[in-house]
Amino acid sequence: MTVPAEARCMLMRGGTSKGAYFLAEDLPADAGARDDLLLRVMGSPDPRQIDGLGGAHPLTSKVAVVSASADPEADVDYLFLQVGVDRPEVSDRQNCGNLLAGVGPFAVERGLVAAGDGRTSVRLRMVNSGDFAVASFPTPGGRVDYSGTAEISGVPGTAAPVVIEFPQGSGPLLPTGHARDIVADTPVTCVDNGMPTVLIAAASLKVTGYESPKDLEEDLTLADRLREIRLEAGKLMGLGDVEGTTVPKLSLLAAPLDGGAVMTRTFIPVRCHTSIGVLGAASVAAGLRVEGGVGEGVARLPAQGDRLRIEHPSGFLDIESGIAYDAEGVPVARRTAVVRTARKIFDGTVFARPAGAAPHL
Ligand code: NQM
Repeated sequence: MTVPAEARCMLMRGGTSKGAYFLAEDLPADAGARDDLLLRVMGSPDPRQIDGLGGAHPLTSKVAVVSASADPEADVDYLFLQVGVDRPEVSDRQNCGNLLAGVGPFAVERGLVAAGDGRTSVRLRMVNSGDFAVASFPTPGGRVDYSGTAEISGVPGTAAPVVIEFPQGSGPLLPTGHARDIVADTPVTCVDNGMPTVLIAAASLKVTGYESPKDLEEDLTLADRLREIRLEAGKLMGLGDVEGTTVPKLSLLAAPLDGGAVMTRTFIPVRCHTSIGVLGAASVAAGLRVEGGVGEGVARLPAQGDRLRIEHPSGFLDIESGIAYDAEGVPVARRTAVVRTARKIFDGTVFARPAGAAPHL
């Protein structure tokens, strides 16, 4: 297997995450060779990722692989890859709605999609799940403009809004078939509106749900409990043995503090998110609306409209999410929409750590 030592790459912030964006044609076609290159590009495995682009946290150790789509419903295909920080793993088991915010602009920058004069809409196929999204963003004069006045919690300053719409997803909203299950003696709602997520009332784990991510990560009793719940819930959700996988995520729910619908602390799945993922929030929002779910009695849903404010450790994420009940009374997601921002940080050639030069851990 010959693995290249360098690749054309753009580093972008997408929403509250950061990642390396590649055209598929700039990476090896063989998945093993591609993953080997990406680990060395990001500097993994190493808790500090000192010798690569990774930022020493799962939220900054992400990759988007983009190509023209053969699907008539899409302009571009987006494959998301989570690169392990301290483990030599590259996973395609989950999607990422935050990096998704940068995919449309990247596709224009690389000439995969022609920019409109004013605004451009890009139809995206998310290869990981087979679901679709449409992203629209400003392109005055036919060029991507990253500057603007949109603000998202967890990112300093303002930038141009990237509006993302998700039509109804392909899989069941309630993968276990129930609004509520008991796993590891804990009531949970297992929901998938783009991200398999287990909702748990924080109080049922004897935490408030207002603790800092750091304090929650240091609570080893909680970590054991969450692990037990996740392994059991993963099986019930049809995901098999989830011991080494990044899904399902776990979202702890508490009453909102700041006028929103709910306060969250989300485990992805071991580190506690400093905010919340886009599709994670889409799943929380849809799950809160399910009659009989664990959000009842915790969340405060607005009387009208699709918009919900999901509070998280660094602020809030507003998301539009509606569900409906089909003829058999089964809840299904209708539509989800969110505003994010993205920014090009650098464009150039990334030079990978030499093959075989494993870091001394
Ligand atoms: O849920 C982190 C993130 C994510 C995923 C994670 C995401 C999403 O914030 O759509 O964006 O849950 O691993 O980037």
